[in-house]
Amino acid sequence: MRKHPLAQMLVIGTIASILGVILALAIDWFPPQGSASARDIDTLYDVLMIVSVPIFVLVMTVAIYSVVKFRARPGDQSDGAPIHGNTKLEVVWVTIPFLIVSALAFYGWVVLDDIERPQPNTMVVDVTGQQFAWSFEYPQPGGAEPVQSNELVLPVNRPVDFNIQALDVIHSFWVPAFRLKSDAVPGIETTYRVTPDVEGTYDVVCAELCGLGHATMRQSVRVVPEEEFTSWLAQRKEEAAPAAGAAQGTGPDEGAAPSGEDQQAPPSDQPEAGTEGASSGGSEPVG
Ligand SMILES: [Cu+2]
Repeated sequence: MRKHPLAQMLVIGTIASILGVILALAIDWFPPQGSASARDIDTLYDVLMIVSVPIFVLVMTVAIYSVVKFRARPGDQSDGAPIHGNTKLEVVWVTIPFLIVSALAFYGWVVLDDIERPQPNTMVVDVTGQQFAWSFEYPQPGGAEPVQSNELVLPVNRPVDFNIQALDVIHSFWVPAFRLKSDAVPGIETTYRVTPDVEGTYDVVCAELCGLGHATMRQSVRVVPEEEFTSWLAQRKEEAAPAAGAAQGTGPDEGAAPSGEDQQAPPSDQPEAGTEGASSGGSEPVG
């Protein structure tokens, strides 16, 4: 006894959906999680996948099944049955996707709103993108000189507000372990907030093609205990102080540069090669 085609499709589709969801969840898609928002965003991704896989499977099952089951037999020259649509079916296939997409959009909005909510005790870090390196500035209370660094160091469990800007072309400030990314655009300041909550060293990446040296625009962020951060910051201040003192004697231009560039500066040949290439290629402002 043969089953009804719809029943057959339902069985095939259900099995394929379950296998697809298991496979999608079994694959390790994500980099390490370095922030609370990373976990929320990964969960959002998993939910999207759980919803998307059965829809993909449903569409493909009906399509493939129809191609196989209803294909024209050899020598069959007859026309198909004339069909003018099916209102009931159309209402169903518009309403269901509308509800699914609206629910997912609402869920996404809730997660985003949660990530962007202002937190007490937030620290500000100014991020500057420039061909082909990131630099960081820690504003100090009481109008003191901000602390500059080419290395990003953050205290664990302390909310951070990144104020992001670019000096030349469009870059994109991305820490994959935090799951958050924002374009750095000349002339405007963009921002995002995050709370790193797992100690470790993570990549800082430029995610916007910004010239020939773009691929080398990678640094790292160290998430460390609060005390370690405080002593690192104090050390940076001390290192900057003699440089600033020297600047008084030898002129501001010579004194200002080394304070930011003595640590973790990218190999000197890279930025030069890239800058020359980008300007001679005329593609500099593309970003
Ligand atoms: Cu780039």
